[in-house]
Amino acid sequence: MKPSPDTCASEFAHAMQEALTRHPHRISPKWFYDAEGSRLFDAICELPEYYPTRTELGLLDRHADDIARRIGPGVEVVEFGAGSLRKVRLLLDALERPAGLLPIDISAEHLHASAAQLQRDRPGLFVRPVALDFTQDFALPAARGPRVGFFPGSSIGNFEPDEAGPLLARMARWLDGGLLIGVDLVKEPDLLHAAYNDAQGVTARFNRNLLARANAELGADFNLARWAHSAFFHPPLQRIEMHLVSRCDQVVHLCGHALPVEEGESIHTENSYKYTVAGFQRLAESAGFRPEAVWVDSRRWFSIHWLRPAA
Ligand code: AVI
Repeated sequence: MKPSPDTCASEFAHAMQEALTRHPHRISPKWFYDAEGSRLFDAICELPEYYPTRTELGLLDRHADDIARRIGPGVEVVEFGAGSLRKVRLLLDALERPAGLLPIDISAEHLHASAAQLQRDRPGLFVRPVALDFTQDFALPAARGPRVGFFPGSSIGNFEPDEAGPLLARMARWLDGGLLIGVDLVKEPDLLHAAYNDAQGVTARFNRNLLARANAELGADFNLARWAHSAFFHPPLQRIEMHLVSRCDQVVHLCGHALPVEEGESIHTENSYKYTVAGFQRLAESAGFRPEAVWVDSRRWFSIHWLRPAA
């Protein structure tokens, strides 16, 4: 497919070109989430090795009443990176008279399908999906009640610490009600390694889907078989790093550019930071929140924090 000039002027085209021309090669993980990337991420959440989703759902289920009591009645929930909306259902069931749900996601198609399904299941709930990139500046529609953020899945871990602080600080300004946020905890490296190197290869497909997306949307000619999935824990930085490693010397064509890549060079596609409870609370405090409660599972794999904006 020959890309149109418009396509090559897109933000995604710039991000891909920059990723392949700068050394080391690096791109934001937000570009994983086209419709297929969102579908693959939902499949990751079902994998036996990927403990965060199950552990967080277990915590939400077990502590729903306590969480709802702390949040209080009549709030409008704003979910960041809403995806399939599976977790927020547990929260909505427990809340007293929620004023509505404003799910935000970068993947418009997936968001609208999930929101339409939720609206069918709960006709009395006011649901306003908003397809946007919440890492950029944006304006939200007028609030229908105190605004409470819901940011599950440890997506905060996909931001660099110097981005996570400012993002939380912006949330502290938007959310007069508070923020309920899921945070993955530092743990045994073998468990982390397995979670990002599943036996069925779904995470590898999710990682390579970035290249498939560039082929489909930008007319690039990535040969997916020439890129190996690599994910490993980096103990000093307490993060999982994900890369796509070139299996050979090759030249990739993208929007009129011929971009050489050497064997062994990688595109760094994602970081997933893991926190301690105290470490995350320090980050939240420095961003303008007051940590009020935290729920942790018995194995101490995952945490859910309830934060109020500091007065
Ligand atoms: C969305 N995010 C929190 C996931 C994570 O664990 O960092 C994305 C993911 N990448 C590979 N597997 C899951």
